[in-house]
Amino acid sequence: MSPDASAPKPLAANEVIKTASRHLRGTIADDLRDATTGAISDDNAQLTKFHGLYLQDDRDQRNALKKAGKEKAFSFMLRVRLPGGRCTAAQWRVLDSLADRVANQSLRLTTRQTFQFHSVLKGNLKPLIQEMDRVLLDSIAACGDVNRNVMAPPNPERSAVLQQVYEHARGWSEFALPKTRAYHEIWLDEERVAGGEPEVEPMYGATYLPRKFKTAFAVPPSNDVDVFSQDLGFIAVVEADRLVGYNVTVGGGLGMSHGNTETFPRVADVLGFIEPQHVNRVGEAVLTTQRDHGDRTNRKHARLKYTIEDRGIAWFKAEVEQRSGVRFGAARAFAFSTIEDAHGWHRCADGTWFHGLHILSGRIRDLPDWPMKTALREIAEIHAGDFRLTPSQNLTISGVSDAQKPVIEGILARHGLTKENDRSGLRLNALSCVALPTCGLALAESERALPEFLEKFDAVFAAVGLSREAISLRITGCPNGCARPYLAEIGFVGRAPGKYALYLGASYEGTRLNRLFAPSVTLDDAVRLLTPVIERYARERGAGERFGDWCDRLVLPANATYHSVGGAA
Ligand code: SRM
Ligand code: SF4
Repeated sequence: MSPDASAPKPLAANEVIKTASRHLRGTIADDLRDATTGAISDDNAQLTKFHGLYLQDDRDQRNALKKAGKEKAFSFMLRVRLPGGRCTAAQWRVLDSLADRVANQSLRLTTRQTFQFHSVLKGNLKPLIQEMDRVLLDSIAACGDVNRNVMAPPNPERSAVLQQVYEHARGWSEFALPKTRAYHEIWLDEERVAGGEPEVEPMYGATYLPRKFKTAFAVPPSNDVDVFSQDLGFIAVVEADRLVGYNVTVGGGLGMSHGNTETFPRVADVLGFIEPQHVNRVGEAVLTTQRDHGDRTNRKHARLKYTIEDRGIAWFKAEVEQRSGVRFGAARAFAFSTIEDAHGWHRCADGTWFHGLHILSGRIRDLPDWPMKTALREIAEIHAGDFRLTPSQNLTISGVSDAQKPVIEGILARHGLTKENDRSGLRLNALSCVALPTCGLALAESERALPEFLEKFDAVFAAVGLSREAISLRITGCPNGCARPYLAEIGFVGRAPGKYALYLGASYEGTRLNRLFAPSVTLDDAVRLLTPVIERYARERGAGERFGDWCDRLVLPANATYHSVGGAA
């Protein structure tokens, strides 16, 4: 008998797991007590994501362990929740010390302005979370089908408007947190009140969202947060140095799968203008519309971008207005011109200083000739200001007084970390995702390959006198898009070991996606293919014309789109 096409499709497996989980508890606590394995069950591994934890294994060791008939080298990745990427010096000291004691002696700054610990053994998870809790840090909702870490400009300039935007971002992050006490009970040993009020999730309900949900706040002219890649975005509208409201964007998202043309990256639509006091109300309406109408049968079709593609932006806007009781005004004019972080020392509006440090792939660790981690710990020991993580995996030492500036300069100099201005524009704008050996989804190297990619392309740009040109190059180990490669002027997306799809032509300021240039190339192929393109760009570009705009105009065939990558798989 042929299946009935009109019958409702079955729910995705994760929906069943969430429903049965008693608000994200599952049997995680039992699995933590099981010392016979370094892992937890598959169902619990889905639930720990909501607590900011991923079960992983060391992929470098997989084959050897399999041959030896041994269990995989299991460990966990923990992602901190850090709205707007701000961290005090005291928090830094604790995170730094935890990295040495329970992780892999490194801290990883992410593309959403937070920290990740890698290689944490199961038995170390509770001590890690409890020590973080003592300095008011948590990992709640850092992963999972909920509103993730909320991004906002790091505001090293310490301006009043940027501070207000940060407060809105932090407020929305708190407002949209799950209300379950599961995290506190499992990791912080909070006692459950017997016979107390039944627990409810007023905004999420028992099954949370169909999929992850991401929010960012942007302040033009900088689009450092890549607002068009977010499910929900708030673009600040500033008039006469006053924040008058936000243009709201919805339906951005980058993940796709090779060979599946139903999946694609998408830039967000602008819904319209709202006043600042309506941020949470409108955010809640966007989130609950997606909760109720997102696709819970197919996780590859479950992000807000597909709900909007399927139902149309007019329907979505009407639904959000009706739920929130807020009518959108006409979008106000805005223009983005950059995504780049400030590097080196700068004087701030409040008279303090900040120092922008470039951190390749956001990886903070000590190398023999580059003791970044030690230097930052020494700074955290004396720093009276704070640290700000940027959406480009960089770090700002912020709020530095005139008196402390030479002390911090001295520490940086003593450890040889004063070479910011020697870096090429390509290097300063490069991003890579983590990929191997920890990411279970990686098809190719990314973080470990970036230095070689930069070395080769730095040479090509230097040969035509463009070393100082700010050009965005981003690389990921698979098409999920964690380093936002589809918004890079040069994007590499892993397909297989040593092989990448090459994309060109996004706008530097993150408003236009790039397009497929070559479906599967090695690094050497890419250098060979791009060298003549870069040489032509150096000779023929218009005044001030960016590399991405030039490629979009002249190099890419008119029919080069994302969707063609599926067919080329
Ligand atoms: Fe991501 C899954 C790392 C930002 C899209 N991402 C993963 C996982 C957890 C792999 C997994 O599911 O097993 C990766 C962990 C690797 C590891 O070993 O650490 C991972 N994503 C990262 C980070 C650490 C990349 C980095 O090098 O900085 C970023 C952490 C952000 C954070 O602090 O929260 C990170 N991921 C992103 C972004 C960029 C962004 O959010 O601005 C995207 C694209 C935007 C988007 O979501 O559309 C992104 N990650 C994905 C996807 C594809 C989602 C989709 O809609 O298809 C997955 C896979 C999934 O969800 O099934 C994924
Ligand atoms: Fe892993 Fe792919 Fe994300 Fe890279 S882009 S961290 S390989 S999921």
